[in-house]
Parts: sequence; C-alpha cells; structure tokens
Amino acid sequence: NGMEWNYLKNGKDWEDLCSSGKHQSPILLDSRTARKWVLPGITFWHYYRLLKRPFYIRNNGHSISLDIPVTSNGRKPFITGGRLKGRYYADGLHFHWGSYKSRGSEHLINKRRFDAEIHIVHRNEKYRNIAQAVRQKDGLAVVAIMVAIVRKDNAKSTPLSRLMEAVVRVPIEDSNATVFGQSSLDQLIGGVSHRDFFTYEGSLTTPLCDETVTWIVFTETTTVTMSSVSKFWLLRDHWGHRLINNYRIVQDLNNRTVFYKKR
Ligand code: B30
Ligand code: ZN
Repeated sequence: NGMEWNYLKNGKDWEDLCSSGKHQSPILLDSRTARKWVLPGITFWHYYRLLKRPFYIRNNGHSISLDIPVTSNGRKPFITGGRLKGRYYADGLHFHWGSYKSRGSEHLINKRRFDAEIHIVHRNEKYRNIAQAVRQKDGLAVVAIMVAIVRKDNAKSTPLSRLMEAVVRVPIEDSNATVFGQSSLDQLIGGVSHRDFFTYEGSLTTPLCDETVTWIVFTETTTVTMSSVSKFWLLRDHWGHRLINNYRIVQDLNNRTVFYKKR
C-alpha cells in the first residue's frame, strides 16, 4: 500500500516524510506546568449507546485499526467542547503498544510511559471523510486513552479485552476479523470518558505527520491484563517483522500551550 516507513527507529528516520514543523506529536504532558483550563469540558455524544454492529478489526501493517460503526439508533458518536468548534465525529480507533519488555504509549504523562495507548480519531463535521480532514488545520480531534496492564488471576472478559484478544486472528498485514459481541464506545474504553484531560494542538504521529490534530489525552487509564496485551506482541508488520513498539518518540513542545482540565 505504498508504505515506506516502519518503527525500527520510532520515527527518528522519518525526517524526509515528516518534513514539516514545530507542532508535532506526541509530546511530554506535565500536570504541573500545563495551563489550568477553566473553560468547558468535552461532551461525548452517543458514547454511551450500544453500537449497531460488531467491530471489524484490521492489521494495516503499522497498527490494529477499526472503523467505528453507528449506534443502534443510527447515530454516529461525536464530541464537542473543550477548544473544539463544532462537532467531531468518531471515525476510527487504533492502538500503539510496546513489547514484552517495553511500554508503548506515545504520550508521556508526568514522565511516565504507559503500556499502550488507544486513539479514537474524530473528524470535523465540515469534512466528508478522513482523507479530506487529515489535510485541514481544524480537521481532526484525537482522543487518547492510556492503557495500563494489571495483574488479575481471574479477570472478567470486557469489551476491550475481547477486542484485544481477537488480534490473534489478524496476524499479518491486510488481515481482517470480526469481533462478535456489542458494546458502546464508552464501555470499550472502560468508562473513562468525561474525566480529567490534557489538550493541545499537534500532529498525526505517523507519516506524513500533518499538523491537523487537536489532541485530547485523558489522565485516567483503562486497564487490561497481560494476557490481553501480549497478543499484540505476536503481530507482524508490513515487512513481516514483529509489529512491536509502534510509537513515535516525543517531539519538542516549541511555542505551544498545553492545557490541563481537572474536573
Ligand atoms: S494518530 O492518531 O496521530 N496516530 C491517521 C490518523 C490518526 C493518526 C495517524 C494517522 C490517518 O488517518 N492517516 C492517514 C490514513 N492512513 C490510513 C490508515 O489506515 O492508518 C494511511 C496511512 O497511514 O498511510 Cu495509517
Ligand atoms: Zn495513533
């Protein structure tokens, strides 16, 4: 699919692909130095409604991704508020992770890297599809949720654990699988929406690293067991190598303000 980049150097060798600028992602997030945000929180519309269809997951050679279906009453979940103008529709979701010996979140919160990071990619209602939106300055809002591994001997199955364990069925690039069982988007991320978050202006964390993303990073983590996360460490990338540590190294903040909203 024309992909000519990988994660062997965590993006340090993407200079020719990510020519651009001074507003790159991910970054270090620090609750002490961030500007305290007193304006509106984010509102999550239809995040609590059951989604209509099971998830259809895909190994795209650099992550596991899925399209977000409409809800059982035919609505597309969306977010408003924070520093966003208008609606941003939830379009897709994907993961970044580490390996059996390393953590793999993209953003760091108070110097801490988490085990994995979920991205829910939202598109400005002004644009017809993601391909259009990625090129517009106000095109995307990505909600990031940190994932922490917890030790549990008799863990209950959750929508997230069922989704994560299903990746054994998409071992190589371009494979697809259906994950049966329904949930809401909020259930999928473990009910951590509408809590404390950081927000700042940044970029896609993969080439071409377009600076078109309003980032919304929750501080509350969602938890999964080692047994669920470890399924990701067996996946293969575009080159047939292990798809591990698919996170980009942190970028300079430069002239940007990071806002922090405490509920
Ligand atoms: S992220 O949330 O900053 N990691 C895209 C969206 C969000 C992020 C990164 C990339 C995106 O939409 N990229 C362009 C489309 N992709 C399609 C895809 O399936 O994901 C094409 C591509 O890169 O070449 Cu991979
Ligand atoms: Zn991502």
